[in-house]
Amino acid sequence: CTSVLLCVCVCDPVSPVLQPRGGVERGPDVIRAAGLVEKLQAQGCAVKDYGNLSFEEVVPDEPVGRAKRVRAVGGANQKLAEAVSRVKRDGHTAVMLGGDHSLAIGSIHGHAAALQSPLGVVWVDAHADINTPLTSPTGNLHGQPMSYLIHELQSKIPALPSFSWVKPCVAAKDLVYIGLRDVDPEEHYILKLLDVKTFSMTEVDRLGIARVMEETCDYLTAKVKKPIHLSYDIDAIDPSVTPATGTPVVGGLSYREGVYITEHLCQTGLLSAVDMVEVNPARGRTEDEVQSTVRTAVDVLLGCFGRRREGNHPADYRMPEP
Ligand code: HAR
Ligand code: MN
Ligand code: MN
Ligand code: MN
Repeated sequence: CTSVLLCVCVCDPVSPVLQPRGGVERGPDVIRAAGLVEKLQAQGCAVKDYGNLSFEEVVPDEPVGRAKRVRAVGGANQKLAEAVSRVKRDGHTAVMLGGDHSLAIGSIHGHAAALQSPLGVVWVDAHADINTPLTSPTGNLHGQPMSYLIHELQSKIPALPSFSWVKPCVAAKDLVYIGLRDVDPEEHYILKLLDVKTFSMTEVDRLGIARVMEETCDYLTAKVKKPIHLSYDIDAIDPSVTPATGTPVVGGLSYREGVYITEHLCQTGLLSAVDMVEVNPARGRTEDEVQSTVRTAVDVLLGCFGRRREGNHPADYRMPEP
């Protein structure tokens, strides 16, 4: 398999207050330090690490209505979108390491722009991240990325500085959520209004993760086999396993369910880009908490690129002859 690793950081709008220094922007480096690149290579992937994108600081960046850090996040995502487009046009699978989930704006936008064909999005998260700037209770952009991308919501999105480049590129019917358990009332209204396919933790409990994944892929590929963008928020997994994240919510996916999702998506052959976001080493209370979170993020990514728990071997392996 050929994969390309694009490591980025978009500043978490929460970070100055809740995640002071050494926050979610350190996610990519701790994931690298855990050996992601070497482990992908060991399982046969050709990996190119593009390094961290760097962004200019935007000062001042006063809130627009309630929305925080609009200019910084808008500008950073424009740069990210261009980088992802380039990677996709070169024919690679793109991996975006966050950073917070606002990076999905640029990541999905750039992916869709390069393909020039519809995209399926699998959003694995405790949260729906589909608040508009006007429904958001917090003003945090990492709670809003899907709202900017969905065609059907465009009439509800106000013009924002540094966001004029963002054009909707995902149909509501091409989006599936897995792992939801902390959805704002306004978001719940939007999900019902647009009839978005959701597998909350209730459905994971009822159906089991194997059936959830079968139904997810059947749903997304019912008419045409579209390339899949997986946007994976580490807070989808239970905080007992991945505590080092900004907004942990009890009652999440087990490690095994979290990894199963990627094993299943990998074998569809349709996985075209992956975001791994919200890993925040500063939010672990101990080194063990940080390591458990980071190792899980790495295993999730390895699952996207062919790692199987039954074991793997290279196609050209030959047993030694005596
Ligand atoms: N729904 C809340 C908001 O809009 C919280 C969402 C932010 N948390 C995340 N996103 N980590 O997945 O602010
Ligand atoms: Mn965040
Ligand atoms: Mn999220
Ligand atoms: Mn989340």
